[in-house]
Amino acid sequence: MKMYEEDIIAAIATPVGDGAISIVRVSGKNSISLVDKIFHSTVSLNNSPANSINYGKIIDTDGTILDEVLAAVFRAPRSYTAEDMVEINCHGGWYVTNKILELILNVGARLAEPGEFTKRAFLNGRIDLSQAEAVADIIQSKSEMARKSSIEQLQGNLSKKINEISKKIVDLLSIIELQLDFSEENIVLKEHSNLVEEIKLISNEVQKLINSFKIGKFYREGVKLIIVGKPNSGKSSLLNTLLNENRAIVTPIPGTTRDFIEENLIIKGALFKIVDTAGLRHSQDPIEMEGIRRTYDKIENSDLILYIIDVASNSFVEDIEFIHNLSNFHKGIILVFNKIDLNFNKNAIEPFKIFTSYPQVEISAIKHINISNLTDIIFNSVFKEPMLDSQSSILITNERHKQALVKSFESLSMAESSASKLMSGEFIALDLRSALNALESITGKITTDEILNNIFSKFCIGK
Ligand SMILES: Nc1nc2c(ncn2[C@@H]2O[C@H](COP(=O)(O)OP(=O)(O)O)[C@@H](O)[C@H]2O)c(=O)[nH]1
Ligand SMILES: [Mg+2]
Repeated sequence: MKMYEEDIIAAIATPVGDGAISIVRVSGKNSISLVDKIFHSTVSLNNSPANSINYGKIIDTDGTILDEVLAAVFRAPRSYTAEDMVEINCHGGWYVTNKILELILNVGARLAEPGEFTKRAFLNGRIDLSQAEAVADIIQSKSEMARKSSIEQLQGNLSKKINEISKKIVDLLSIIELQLDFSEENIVLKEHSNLVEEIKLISNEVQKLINSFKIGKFYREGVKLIIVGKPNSGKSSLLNTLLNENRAIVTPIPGTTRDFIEENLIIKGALFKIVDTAGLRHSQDPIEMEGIRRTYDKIENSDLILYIIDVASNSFVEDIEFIHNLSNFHKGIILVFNKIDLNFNKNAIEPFKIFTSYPQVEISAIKHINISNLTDIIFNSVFKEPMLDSQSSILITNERHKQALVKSFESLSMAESSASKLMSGEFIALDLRSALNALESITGKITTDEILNNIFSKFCIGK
């Protein structure tokens, strides 16, 4: 924290390009008087109250007027960074915004690193690390669910839960340590069996959080859905129909290959990343075999499989064989019977009844029959209702948090086993301590430069 005291940072906080306004942010002790040197108005920024917006002109060192602006003044600790801050709202042109930034740098600020404003908010203790990460997640969120889970994390719900669990470990530790201090006098403060139970309760809570990552990841990153089936079963038609009804407002995924079409779809506020494939078939042709191998790679990487069956087909032998193969991937599979607008033999699709664990739905991609039924099934097979009902349950959405929880769980298990083997309190305390450290790395109570750099380098400049 010390190193920042005299250091003033500045950056453009808005995207590059023409717009109505752009914002140049300046933060640090003395940042207000620094901006005051180039800001001309009837009042000086130095004398303006906290949280005020001031109209004035930015004047270059040679006296030329660069722009008319509004300067918002924030005073520590009530600002984004918890430091004195000025946000200059200038006209939103690339050139003029950069001129103002350049001038601010010339009079003594330095260019902020990516995420440095948020990093300062963290270092100054206004938010903890998981909240800082939530800021980046909100900016990057591409669905209602992603936004919702990030804002909850920003509000500190996860931190609260982590602190609760940490406190329980601290309480146990203090009892054990007290016991160690008094061990000469043979005072037994806590029975070992009791200790085992209490560690178990804590590790159950940690385990619950770890389990929530399975769904939490879907909230934050979306669900990878793959459409497979024999050629001509209507996979691409179904993708188009789904897109017409539910297209997501997100930028296309870069790196889309020629072989696979990838599109984003929003179903009930959740992001689904859909991959259309060329189709499964038996082939001796090396190029086609390679294509099919890649399809299987994509399946391996997906979260949910839609298997499309053409009900008007004259044989289902291959379909049944492919579905059997797919079941080895241990993913959710939905069997979609397509083209029900055509005449088809209901009895012919009876054999699919053997797949009792896979939801089955009859649709017509072209005639838009039963599509909303299909999207309901897709949604429900990932986001099981009980999960969503439990309002209070905290979801882990971030891989870093999950890793830390797993580490904590492992240490708790070791502490539990030491306690059940009636080993010395010193051993138990050691493991409890590392369980605690792992938890505190989530909120950043314990952290390293490496972790911080890793997190904040992923932010944009100006945030
Ligand atoms: N009658 C009917 N034809 C369909 C339906 N869905 C797809 N088709 C037709 O089946 C053919 C193959 O469709 P396509 O989507 O390209 O299949 P893909 O190879 O699995 O991607 C096309 O001629 C589509 O018009 C449907 O629901 N009903
Ligand atoms: Mg196709």
